[in-house]
Amino acid sequence: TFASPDPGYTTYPELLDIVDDVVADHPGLASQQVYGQSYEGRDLVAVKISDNVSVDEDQPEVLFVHSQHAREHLTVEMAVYLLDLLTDGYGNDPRITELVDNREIWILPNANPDGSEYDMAGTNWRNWRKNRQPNQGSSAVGTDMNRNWDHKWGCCGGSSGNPSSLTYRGAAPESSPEVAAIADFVRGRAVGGEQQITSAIDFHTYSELILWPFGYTYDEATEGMTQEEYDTHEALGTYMAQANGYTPQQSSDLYVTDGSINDWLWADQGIVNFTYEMYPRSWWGGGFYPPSSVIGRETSRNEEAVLRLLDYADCPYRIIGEEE
Ligand code: 0X9
Ligand code: CA
Ligand code: ZN
Repeated sequence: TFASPDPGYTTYPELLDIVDDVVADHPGLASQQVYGQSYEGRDLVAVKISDNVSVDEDQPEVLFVHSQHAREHLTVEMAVYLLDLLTDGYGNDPRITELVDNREIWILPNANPDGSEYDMAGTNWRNWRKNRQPNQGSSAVGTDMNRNWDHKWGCCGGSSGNPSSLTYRGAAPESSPEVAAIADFVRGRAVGGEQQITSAIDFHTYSELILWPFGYTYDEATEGMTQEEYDTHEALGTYMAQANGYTPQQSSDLYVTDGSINDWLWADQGIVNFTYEMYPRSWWGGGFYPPSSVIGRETSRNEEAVLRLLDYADCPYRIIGEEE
């Protein structure tokens, strides 16, 4: 469970330096903005990648969220990989060039920097999951950000009301400043009432899964999810999984969760979206702490799957032959 520090993983200050370098090396293609502050006051950073990056063009937008959960460090490496792939690939790889020309890509490379830094600060890494927000009336620290989203929050036994729980849902929906900042960022991508972000991936570890909403119910078609919409998630999730060898399934098939980002992005914002649970497949592969020697293999493994999502982002329903 606990692991020796592995300097092959990227700390938050190192990540901010990498983002600075990517933006400096690719003006016109990559820009960064601070979309909020963590509980402990760290800047929360979003990177945009597109042609004419300083202009808000009318192009389908795609969102990648990384590291809601502190100990899932491989997801930060996935963000670094995507930053490099989409900028260095531009002008070299025709497929990447076309996608970057015709999409606006948002990468939130670390949604929970307080948690990441806390996890990495120990003599051994601390197996920390939540953010670092204190809880009133309890000595237990932290909210599970992926139970704090404002759709059917706490509805269904898929989170805990106990601050000492690993899946503590927080005092109220969006009570985590990090969740509130991402939710505000996403709401801010609506132009003239229309959400520009069409599709998204929230990166986690581990189990090698591609998951789609809903998490709060085992139902496929239900209130807020037509059969066509469900089929779109299933078809696109399955198509991406054929590229990376992950197992595709509805997120509640793993276990029921309420207040997850998946459910909110779909139900509140109409964004077709997935959770990736990255390497390893099981605890035997290192659980949350695989050695940094796997980073190259396990991030590039997702190149084709991510490009497939970027491709379908103009109209995800295309994958089931629908126009909408
Ligand atoms: O429990 C989670 O938040 C995710 N698994 S993890 O081991 N990375 O903590 C799974 C979330 C899946 N999404 C939904 N069930 N909506
Ligand atoms: Ca553009
Ligand atoms: Zn996670």
